Amino acid sequence: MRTFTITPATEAAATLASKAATKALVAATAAGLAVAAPIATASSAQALPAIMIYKVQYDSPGSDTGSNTSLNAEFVVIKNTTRSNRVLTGWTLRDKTGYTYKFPAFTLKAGAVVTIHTGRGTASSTHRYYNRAWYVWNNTGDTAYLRNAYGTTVDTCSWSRSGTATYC
Ligand SMILES: [Ca+2]
Ligand SMILES: [Ca+2]
Repeated sequence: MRTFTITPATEAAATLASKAATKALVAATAAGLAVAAPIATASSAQALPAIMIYKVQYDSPGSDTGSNTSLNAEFVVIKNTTRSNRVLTGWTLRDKTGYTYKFPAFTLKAGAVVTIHTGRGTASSTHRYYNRAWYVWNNTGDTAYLRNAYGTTVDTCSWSRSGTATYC
């Protein structure tokens, strides 16, 4: 005779209170792994960051000379983890100090990424620019905040001094 210990998926999902756990779930979903369906019971469906800060390269490679090339090698990658296009018009990306990039009319396609560079450049569907003359993301530690058009924080990414980039 065999016995089984079964943890209901809903119970497991309910323990995913931390952001890290939630993101791991998103990553698992993105990787095509099977995720139990009933996670949408309570409000967990809304808790999943459909649009997330995927990566921050906060220390531009080489000396931080402030050249436009160097400024643009400092960037934030935002990813649409869903299977539908998402309108980001009016959304903002900002650091602890308050340096803000605001999306004009913009749609991030399903599964796509958009990179927000610190310097100047020609905006496209995949590359956007703060148009700043100096760095935004502190090498010694900082936090990136992504907020929707209503000002609600959708995702954050923090780091401390170690390495030059972080995956959030
Ligand atoms: Ca550097
Ligand atoms: Ca900063």
